[in-house]
Amino acid sequence: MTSALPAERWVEEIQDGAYGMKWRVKDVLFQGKSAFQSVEVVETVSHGRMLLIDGLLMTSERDEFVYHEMIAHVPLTLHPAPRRVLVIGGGDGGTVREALKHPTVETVVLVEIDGMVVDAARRFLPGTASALEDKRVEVRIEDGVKYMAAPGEPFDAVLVDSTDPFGAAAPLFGPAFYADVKRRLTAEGLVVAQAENPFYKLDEQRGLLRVVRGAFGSASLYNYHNLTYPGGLWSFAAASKRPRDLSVPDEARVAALQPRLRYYNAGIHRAAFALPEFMKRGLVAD
Ligand code: SPD
Repeated sequence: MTSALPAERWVEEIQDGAYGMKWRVKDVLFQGKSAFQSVEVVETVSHGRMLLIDGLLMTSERDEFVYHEMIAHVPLTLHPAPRRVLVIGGGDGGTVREALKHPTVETVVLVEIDGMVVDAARRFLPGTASALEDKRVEVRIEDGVKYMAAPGEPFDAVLVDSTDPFGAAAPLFGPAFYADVKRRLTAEGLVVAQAENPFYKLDEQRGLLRVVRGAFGSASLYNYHNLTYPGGLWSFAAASKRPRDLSVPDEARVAALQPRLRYYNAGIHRAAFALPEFMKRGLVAD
């Protein structure tokens, strides 16, 4: 098959020096190096625009809705009336966009350590970043770990939309951070965090669950399908300040959101908490 494209350029994500994925690039829109990491936005042939941080894919226009709907709507349909939401990381704005779909939400605070991510998203990823201009949103460029450790008004939900667990993001997977998250939640509050994937990173998932359980007493993983992250099956970790069944959403609230969503629904919510056997066994091993 011939191609009309002049020269082939590809962007690739290599994991553990052993496997990877690549996408054909039409155009490089942004390349920068901040104090924390490298930041790139490329236009691809098949997946729209993509944001990469340190060479790892963070979001693609083609499937970002799955990740962003699942990080936001699972906790926000469990909380009876979320008013104040905190997003840690998530500088592309996709998680904020989904939180704003809840009519009770009055304030979303986004705490992103790297201003370059927010600037690049505002310029090149309007589908997610335009949510940051909503008057209910406060964008703070600062370290999420320090923000959580400080005193402040509590939140109904904390959504940890982090990069992978190394570099600037590493402390977001640790016990001190989760003790602070619990302290900054209201009595009905919930936390959800990006929790990597079971096929390649089950040990890391087990470690994060142990940390979140240490702070909250109990915690669960729930799964979602991802087209562009390695392994295809990915997870979030969830915990609640008060004991509750995380797998049962408020059906009426879910139904009211439905016309504006593309992935999340009540059946997906319930099923996401049903873990495959290899996960169940691997997550208790120690
Ligand atoms: N390997 C990718 C891990 C997920 C990182 N977060 C994605 C940011 C989307 N808002």
